[in-house]
Amino acid sequence: MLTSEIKEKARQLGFELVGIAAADDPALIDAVARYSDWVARGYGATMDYLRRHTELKAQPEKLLPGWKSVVCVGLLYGAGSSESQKAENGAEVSLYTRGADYHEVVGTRLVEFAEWLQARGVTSRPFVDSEPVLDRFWASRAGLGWIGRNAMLINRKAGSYFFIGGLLLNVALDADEPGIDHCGRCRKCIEACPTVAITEDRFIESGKCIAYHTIENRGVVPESVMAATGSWIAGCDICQRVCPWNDPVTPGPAFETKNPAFNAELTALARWSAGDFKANTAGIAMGRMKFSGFVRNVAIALANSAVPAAAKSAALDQLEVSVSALPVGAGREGALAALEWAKRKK
Ligand code: B12
Repeated sequence: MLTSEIKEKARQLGFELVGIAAADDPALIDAVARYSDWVARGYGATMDYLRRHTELKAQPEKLLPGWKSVVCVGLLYGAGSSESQKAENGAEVSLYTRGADYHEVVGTRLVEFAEWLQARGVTSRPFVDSEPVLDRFWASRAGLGWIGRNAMLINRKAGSYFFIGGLLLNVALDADEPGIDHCGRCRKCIEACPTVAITEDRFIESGKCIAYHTIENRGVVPESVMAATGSWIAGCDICQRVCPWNDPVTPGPAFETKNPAFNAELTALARWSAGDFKANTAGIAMGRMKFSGFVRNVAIALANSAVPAAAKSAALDQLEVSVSALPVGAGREGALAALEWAKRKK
């Protein structure tokens, strides 16, 4: 009874996907070994918090003593297509950065979920991203999908443009069947990744991933990555775009494009002041890269673009003005290095 009520509540809260896994899942041991391997290979790049999380990810018990099950939810965000919104000589912007910050959207709904559970005598601990929980592993065990060759959790009906969140619970529920691999022999994502960031064993090497460099890396981007980044300025959807399970993209109402300003040409984006950046990213995930990251990424995209030489030069000069006003730190260093590289390349 409680199982079906909980699933119904998840749907009421707007989560299109919901599933349940049991706490005593023996597959956790392998998943933790995989995670430790990923960290040991240095695939987390500068994201040190991921290394620190290893121990807790192996022991959800420490996050919620006496936990017995986990409810995993998925929220679709694939509204619109960044491809069709891109102007000629414009920027590519990943779908997830265009909408509201998912930590907020998913997190707020999970808190409401936890309160609803509490009122029914169930103690829970919500997680979305920042908590030390193996989100994708648990979601695959709860039947939300399978870990694809591009490392994304893919659902047969919804594709992979969905966020994952969940709650650890102190009650036992009826568990769902784990997801089954449907990638078959398809290697489209591996072949399409311009920086060769996807390994044969379904890991992402963050130090090569465009999504990592445009958003998470606050400093200098390696030249080999800059040269292969094309016009992506915020995240990257290439390995999802080529995935047959995302064709067509399943729309998610909660994450409609918030601001069409990013559809402008790169030369126009280069003229943005710090104030313009702030105004245009208010409340949306894109703000995470900060103005210094934006300036750096626009410089890289400009260098890679087919913008005519004179206009490109003027835009890079404009970016130089913005960089000179940046405070000293990793952000400024990264933007400066990108600008110097762009000037050499043009
Ligand atoms: C760090 C991080 C990144 C890093 C590293 C990505 C990576 N693939 O490892 C960077 C910055 C590159 C990144 C990029 C993106 N990210 Co990110 N990221 C995370 C974060 C915070 C941690 C991921 C992590 O721990 N990676 C280490 C690997 C080893 O762990 P894992 O991905 O959980 O994989 C496990 C399974 O593969 C498992 N496993 C278990 N059994 C089995 C069995 C088999 C057969 C296999 C193969 C694997 C397997 O083994 C691993 C360890 O348990 C998660 C949120 C979270 N807390 O989990 C979001 C998360 C993975 N990101 C997300 C998104 C949306 C993205 C981007 C699409 C954003 C964008 N458009 O730019 C890209 C996609 C890149 C990609 N192809 O994965 C979503 C993914 C949703 C989904 N449907 O899968 C998440 C879950 C955030 C969320 N709450 O929704 N991200």
